[in-house]
Amino acid sequence: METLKKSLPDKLVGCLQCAQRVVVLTGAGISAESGLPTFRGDGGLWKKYKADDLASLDGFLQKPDVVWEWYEYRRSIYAHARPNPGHLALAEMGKFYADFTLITQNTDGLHLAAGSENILELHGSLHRNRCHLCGKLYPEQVVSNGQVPPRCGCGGMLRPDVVWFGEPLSPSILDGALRAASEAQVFFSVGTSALVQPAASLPLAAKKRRAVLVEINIEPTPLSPAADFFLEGKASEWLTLIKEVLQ
Ligand code: BJW
Ligand code: ZN
Repeated sequence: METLKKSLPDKLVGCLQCAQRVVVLTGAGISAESGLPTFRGDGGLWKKYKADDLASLDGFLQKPDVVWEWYEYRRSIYAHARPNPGHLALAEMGKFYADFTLITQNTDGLHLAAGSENILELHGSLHRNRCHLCGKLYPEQVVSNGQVPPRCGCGGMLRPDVVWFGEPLSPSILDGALRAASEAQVFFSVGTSALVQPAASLPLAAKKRRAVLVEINIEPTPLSPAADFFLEGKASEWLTLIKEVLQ
């Protein structure tokens, strides 16, 4: 049987070779190939758990122990995850372009582990905790003294330093992402359902400023009609191909 290899459209290869300012927005799909669950779709976290209960401040204030334990459970899974060829290809792409911004919605830290630089973590990081009252930051592993969740010196409950629904993103990180998007010549949206705001508006902001919009996903999303190139398939396969074209 003949094996059909993926190939990049010539026009896209030309764009990638000429571009100077490139921005990539990633979502849970890029980490799916590291064995981490996505949020939506088959097998997604929000199919099994209620986002309102586990990823909102109200949910945390109602049942802080349940939310803390759920994040501890997630951390136990994430602790074994390693960057996959998609993360590694993005780290290589970052070396090729003088101006390369990696914006991620993921809280798993796998882009950092892959060696990427200039990463904007829009939704925070599971690898940090934060005091709910005074905002003091703590590492992922904290001494609990039997309290669930553990407490800050000020008495406040610790929570993961992530962004839940209804919470604002860090203004400086969001500003950086908006600026990079508005200056991008090529903007990639990779492995995200493009449903969660304000992240979902970044590709459109880039397109409005005439960036070439490239989407990589195993299935179409609400963003797909706006994409100049829709690369259907796994993030790791397309990104490896792109990395090879640039080398
Ligand atoms: C593959 C693949 C493979 C699979 N290869 N692809 C209108 C305007 C503005 C805001 C809103 C609005 N309407 C509603 C809102 C509010 C809300 C929102 O957007 N809700 C929508 C769901 C409707 N947004 C917010 O609340 C945000 N805050 C905010 O707007 O604040 C405003 C404010 C201002 C001032 C004061 C107060 C407030 C915050 C959003 C926070 C999201 N948090 C989470 C949890 C993070 C912590 C944690 O890790 O637990 O972030 S929810 C979850 O969704 C997580 C993700 O980062 C985020 C996005 O999900 P993602 O990455 O797209 O994953 P999936 O699962 O949806 O998609 C995976 C994709 O991969 C799929 O398409 C697959 O096909 C694909 N795929 N394998 C390639 N191998
Ligand atoms: Zn505190």
